[in-house]
Amino acid sequence: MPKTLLALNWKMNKTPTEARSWAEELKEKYAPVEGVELAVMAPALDLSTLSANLPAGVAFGGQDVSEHDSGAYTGEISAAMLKDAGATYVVVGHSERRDYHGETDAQVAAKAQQAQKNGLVPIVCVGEGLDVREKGEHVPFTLKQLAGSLKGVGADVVVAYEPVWAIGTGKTATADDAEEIAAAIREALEKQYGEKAAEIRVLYGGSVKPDNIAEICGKPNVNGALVGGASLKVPDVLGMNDAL
Ligand code: G2H
Repeated sequence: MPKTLLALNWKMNKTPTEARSWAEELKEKYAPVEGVELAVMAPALDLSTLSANLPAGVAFGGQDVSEHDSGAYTGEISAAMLKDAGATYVVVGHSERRDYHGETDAQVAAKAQQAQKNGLVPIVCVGEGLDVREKGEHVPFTLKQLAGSLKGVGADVVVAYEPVWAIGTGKTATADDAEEIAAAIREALEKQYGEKAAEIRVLYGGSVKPDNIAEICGKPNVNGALVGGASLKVPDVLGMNDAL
């Protein structure tokens, strides 16, 4: 059984000064929970601060990465840069990148490959919008997105299922909704990766908080959570960590 992953996604929040206060507060109060790994996905500018100030054993990573090695791509961050800054993970294909920046499944797969080539573990996000969910097409939609986003990607990967209608809205999928898709994702991973699929963490994301994380992550095919809003305050993070 892989460790449960509590992956925090700060999105575009926290200056380096704020990141430092957060990390110092965490260091003061954090107690590791057996079988649970904590990781913070932060803006690239915060990574050196996190590297210097996080408690031992807490990993960190980026929120996006370029699909290119290096060169004339103004504003982009390479996988080699993230790795050199000490990152373990990088989120790719978050719905906010897909929706606001037009990222395609093929680009997401290229980013995930680039991450792996540089020794990072990509957290590949998939999930349907409300219209798809209302039509009852969420399983085939998500599996198609997954297949495109994992094309050519190795087994050292994390998958995050995040229904877009539950992101930052306060609406959470039920634990059974999360398990329905996580089980379908697991089956697809088994087809693609064989035995190695058992080691791949499938996370749920979308309005996860201290009071719902245990039920969602208690489902057999859900191996953790990707948390946005509730990741910004240390007491909420400790509450989620302790609930797992
Ligand atoms: C989904 C999630 C973290 P929130 O995007 O990736 O955000 O927990 O705020 O819904």
